[in-house]
Amino acid sequence: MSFLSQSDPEIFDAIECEKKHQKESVNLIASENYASRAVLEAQGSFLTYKYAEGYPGRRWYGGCINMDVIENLAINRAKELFKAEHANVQPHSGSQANMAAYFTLINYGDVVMAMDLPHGGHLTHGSPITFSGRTYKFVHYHVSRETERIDFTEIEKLAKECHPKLIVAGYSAYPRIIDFERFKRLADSVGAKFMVDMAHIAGIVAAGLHPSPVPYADVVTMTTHKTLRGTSGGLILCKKELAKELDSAVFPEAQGKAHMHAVAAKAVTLHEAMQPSFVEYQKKVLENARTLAAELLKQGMRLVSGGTDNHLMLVDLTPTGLTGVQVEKALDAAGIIANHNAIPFDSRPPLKTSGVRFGTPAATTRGLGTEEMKKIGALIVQVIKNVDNEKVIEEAKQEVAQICRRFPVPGIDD
Ligand code: DSN
Repeated sequence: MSFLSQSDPEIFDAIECEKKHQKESVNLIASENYASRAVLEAQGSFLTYKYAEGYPGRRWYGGCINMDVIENLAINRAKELFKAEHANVQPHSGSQANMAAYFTLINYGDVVMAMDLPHGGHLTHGSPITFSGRTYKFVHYHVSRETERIDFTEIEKLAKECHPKLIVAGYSAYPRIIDFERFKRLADSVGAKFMVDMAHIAGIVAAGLHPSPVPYADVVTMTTHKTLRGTSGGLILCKKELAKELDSAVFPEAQGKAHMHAVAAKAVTLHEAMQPSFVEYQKKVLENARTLAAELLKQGMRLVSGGTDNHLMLVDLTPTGLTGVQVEKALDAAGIIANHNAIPFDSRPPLKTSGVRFGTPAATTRGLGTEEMKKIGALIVQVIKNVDNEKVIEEAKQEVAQICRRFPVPGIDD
């Protein structure tokens, strides 16, 4: 960072502060992770210079011979890893991947069914504050009030009533296994297409520890920076017959220039995810999540749906009378980074919420194991029970920092 410290000390200083912050805190944001040195090297490379609009072998710019090699490697690795017929590695983000998927599958104004945001859905699954809710007629389904798991009875009823052109599965805050095969049968029964946004669970699917949606869905979108543990970006898989439409939907319909540094970093990410060590990592992510959930339950917290099958969990703060934002802030002060999150049937607005979401992908990459998860779980509850007690929060912070010192943050040198 010697160049940056000279040329832009303000940004340099902010990065240094964040370095310290990351080193001294434990990251339990379910959608974040730490990429490897190799991924960071590709992401930070001069490949960012190159204009490579179009696709390998059919570009709008000269000089793309090496870009084609890189993009073909990324495409072929994605196809091999997920056993998919076609892959597009250019989406800049998950939102743009979803945009391109909708452009491929449906027309403006069509009816789409997806999970409601407070029940675990995503903004781009029909929220009126995004393009999705303004462009298509979303009908939202929910989890069951009793089990807090996907309510197929409601979904089947809604599908018969509203005749969707597309059904979307895959969520941002759903802690349970998703039955993609059942969704596909349902979509077929009402003549709808089926799309899966597996951004959160892509790494778990890649490791074979969650059923894959690829055999069932027409289009599967994902991000590469969550459980997949790579660079920040999007990726789409689809059946061969949709390949041409999907590629045009990404470029030029949804976005312009492919970010070739990111495409290279995605290729590296996918290569890493093909290694046996990646499966071991995902097993640990799940084990850590189960351990953290068990500790939170043991300490008297209520978890939405009673636990977790994947990398994340949602604490229902209703019995404590606290909001998600209050708890997020108190945890932040103690060096435990998580996010406030709506829970199903939440009585509070999105900027307050009654829930807080925890996930284990980043902490597991950093090397924390079940012993640390138990300790962190106990500290979380200590903080929740003492959100206004500065002394307790300071003590928790010291303990968190002590744990963190034993586990260097990948990509951050001292
Ligand atoms: N905002 C992401 C998350 O935190 O789940 C999803 O895109």
